[in-house]
Amino acid sequence: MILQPNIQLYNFLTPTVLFFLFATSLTLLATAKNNFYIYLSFSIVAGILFVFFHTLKRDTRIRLVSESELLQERINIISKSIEQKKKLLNTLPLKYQRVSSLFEVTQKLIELVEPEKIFDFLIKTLANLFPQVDNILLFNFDKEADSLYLVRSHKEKSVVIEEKTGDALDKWVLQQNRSLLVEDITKDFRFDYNRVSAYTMRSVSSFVLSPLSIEYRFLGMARLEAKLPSQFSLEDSRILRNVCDLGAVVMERAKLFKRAQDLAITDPLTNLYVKDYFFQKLKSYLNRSSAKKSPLSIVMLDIDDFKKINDFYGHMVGDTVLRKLAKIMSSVVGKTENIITRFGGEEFIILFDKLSREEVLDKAEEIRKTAENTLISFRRQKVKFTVSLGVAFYPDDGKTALELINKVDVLMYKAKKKGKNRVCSS
Ligand code: GH3
Ligand code: MG
Ligand code: MG
Repeated sequence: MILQPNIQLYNFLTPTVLFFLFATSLTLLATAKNNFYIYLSFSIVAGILFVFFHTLKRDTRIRLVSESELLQERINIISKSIEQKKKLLNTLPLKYQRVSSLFEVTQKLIELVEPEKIFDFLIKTLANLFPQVDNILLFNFDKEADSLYLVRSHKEKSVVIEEKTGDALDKWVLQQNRSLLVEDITKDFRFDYNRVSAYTMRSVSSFVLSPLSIEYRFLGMARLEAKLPSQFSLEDSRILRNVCDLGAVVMERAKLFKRAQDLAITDPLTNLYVKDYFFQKLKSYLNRSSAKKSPLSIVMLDIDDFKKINDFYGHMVGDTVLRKLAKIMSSVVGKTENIITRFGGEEFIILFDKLSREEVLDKAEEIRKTAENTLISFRRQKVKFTVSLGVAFYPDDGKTALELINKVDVLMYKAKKKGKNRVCSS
C-alpha cells in the first residue's frame, strides 16, 4: 500500500501558490529601484522553479510507483491464471485417458452376464482407473440378511481385511445411498476414526465409496482406500459413481438372467430340478466319471401310497407332503453338486457325485428315516408318510444313462414289493 498525499488539494494549491509568488516577483521586478529587489525577484523565480520541478518529480514518482504496483498486481493475477491453466492442461491427458477407458469399460461390462466375471472385471477396472489406491474392496448386498459381504478385494498380500461385512463408512453409504469422500479420516467430524478398522488396522487415511444401486435398490458397494490423506478428489468420486452405476445395471441384468435360467430348470412346487436338467447333468457327470474313474450313483425315490394321502386329506395336503419331502432331501443331501430332481408326480431322483457306495446308502437311509419320523400338521390334522428308494451305482449297475435309470427303477419297485418304506440296492 502506498502513501497517497491529498492529491486534489495539492493539485489546487500548488499552481495557485506558485502563480501568486510568480506574479509578486514580476511586480517586484517591474517596480525595482535597486539591485536588492532585482536579486530578490530572481531568487523568488529560482525558488519557484525549484519548487515546481521538485513537485513535478515527486508527482511523477508517485504516479509511476502506483502504476507499477497496479502492473505488478495484474502480473500476479495473470501468472496465477497461467498456473491454473497449466495444472488443468497437465490433468487433461489423465481426464482423456479416463473418459476413453470409461467408454471401453462400458463396452466390455455390458457383455458380461455372470456375477463372478462382473466382480472380477469391476475390481480390475477400478485398479486401472485409480492408480493411487492401496486397497479396493467390493461388497455384495444380501437382501435377506440385510447385510453386506466382501466378494472381492485388491490389496497387498500382507494386508488382512477384517471387516467382511463393512464398517461405519460402508454403513453410512448403505443408509444414505450416495457416494462418500473422506479426505482425511482423522479430521472428518462425521466418523470416529478410532472405530474405523481400515484406519486402526491398515493405517488408511483417505477413502472414496460408492453404492452399487439402481434408484433405491441397493446391490452392493465399491470402496477405494489410500494410506496417505487427500488422495481422492470430487472427480474421482464422480468417476467411481459412474462405474458403479454401470456395474449395478449389469449386476441386476445378471440376476434377472440367472432367475430366468433357474425358472427354466426348476420345478415350481418343490423348487427342485426338472427331468431335462437331470438328464443333461447325468450325461456330463457320466463322461467325467468314466474319464476320471470317479464314483457316481443315482437314487430313485417314490412316496408310498400317495394316492391315499391325496384321497384322504386332499390335494393341498398332498402338495405339502411333496414340499416337505423336497426339504428333507435337500437338507440330507446338501452339496450343490448333488442334483435333486422331481422326476414326475411323486417320484424323485438324486444324482450323487463322487460319494462312495457306503456314503450314498447312508444318505438314502437317512432320507427314508427322516421322512418316516416327520409329522405334518395341516388344519389340526396330523399326516405321516413314508418313501421307498432304489439305489444304483455306476458302472456296476449300468454304463449308460438309460441302463442306470432302468436299473434304479427296478430296484425302487423291488423296495415297493418287499413292503415299502425301505432302501433297495443290488
Ligand atoms: P405306491 O405306493 O405304489 O407308489 O402308490 P401311490 O399311490 O403312491 O402311487 P400311484 O401312482 O397310484 O399314485 C400317485 C399319485 O400321485 C396320483 C397323483 O394324483 C398324485 N400326484 C401326482 N402329482 C401330484 C401333485 O403335484 N400334487 C398332488 N397332490 N398329487 C400328485
Ligand atoms: Mg407312490
Ligand atoms: Mg409313483
